[in-house]
Amino acid sequence: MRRILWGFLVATTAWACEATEAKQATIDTPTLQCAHCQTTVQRVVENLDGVRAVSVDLKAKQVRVSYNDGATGPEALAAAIVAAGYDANGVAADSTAYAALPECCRVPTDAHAHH
Ligand SMILES: [Cu+2]
Repeated sequence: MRRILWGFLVATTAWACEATEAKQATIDTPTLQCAHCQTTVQRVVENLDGVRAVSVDLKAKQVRVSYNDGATGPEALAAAIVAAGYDANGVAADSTAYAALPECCRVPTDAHAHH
């Protein structure tokens, strides 16, 4: 009985892997400032459902994501980055999350900005 159950699990897992196709998304994150931002965004995105791999490019200010097609998409990925306090694909960062970021992770001009 145990062996039958195990065989069933292996078969369904293999099927699931073949059914999902990896897709790539590049998300513009112009407000990334430092290595700390890089780590924060990396962790947020890699913990999302359907994400296979994440690479945060601090110089290009872009996040490249490999994900399972159908499990997530560029909009959900960008929304998670926005919720973490960073601009993503033209959507402004969540202001509460942004205010909670360490000073080094905020946009330099904000220190002298008058809103
Ligand atoms: Cu930072």
